[in-house]
Amino acid sequence: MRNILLLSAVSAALAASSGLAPRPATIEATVLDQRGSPVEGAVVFAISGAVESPPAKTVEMTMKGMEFDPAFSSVSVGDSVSFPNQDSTHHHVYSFSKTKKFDSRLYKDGAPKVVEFDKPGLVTVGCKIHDWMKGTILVTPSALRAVTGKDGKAELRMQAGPSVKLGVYHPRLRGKPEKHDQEITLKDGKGAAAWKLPLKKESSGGKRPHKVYY
Ligand SMILES: [Cu+2]
Repeated sequence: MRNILLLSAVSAALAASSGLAPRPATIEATVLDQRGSPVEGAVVFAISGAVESPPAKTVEMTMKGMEFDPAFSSVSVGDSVSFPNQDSTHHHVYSFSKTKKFDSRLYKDGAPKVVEFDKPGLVTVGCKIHDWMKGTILVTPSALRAVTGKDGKAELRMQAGPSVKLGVYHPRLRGKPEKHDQEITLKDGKGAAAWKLPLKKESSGGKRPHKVYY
């Protein structure tokens, strides 16, 4: 009787939290483009159902050669991005994005602008002086993310409940990323997710390709 009571107390506590205790899980993700070719450099990330809270970190998006370098970066909620200026001219970095609005002073040397991201979503950054400078920051709900390789595949390992909601993003993705969110049911700690994403064409012409970091 005592054991049964204890068990029901434990299951009630678990039901109250996540439904089932988190356990090690692996999700194999495959990202293809609209023609069915593997997509390299897509970020697959957990939105809910998984557990992880590593310490917050700061990454750099340098202004260099009159560009943001890298032009794309992914961070987690709680992380910060610093914008050092390595050019010999002044820059004025800003964002009008709903996820995070900010505005730096005009600066060249000295302490760079540092912005902490407190909400998940996409942030487009620009420079008020140089219109062509454009950067994108993907803020994911946690650090549980992986980037697809040449074969379009990525593996996510985590502590997770019975199902995990996943999101996907690529710097050339057309339309709203939320449209591609998927709920993945795990079986024996394993799950699979697959996407066919509508991508914009790679920019061609004289511009050098932007570096991307994850
Ligand atoms: Cu500038």
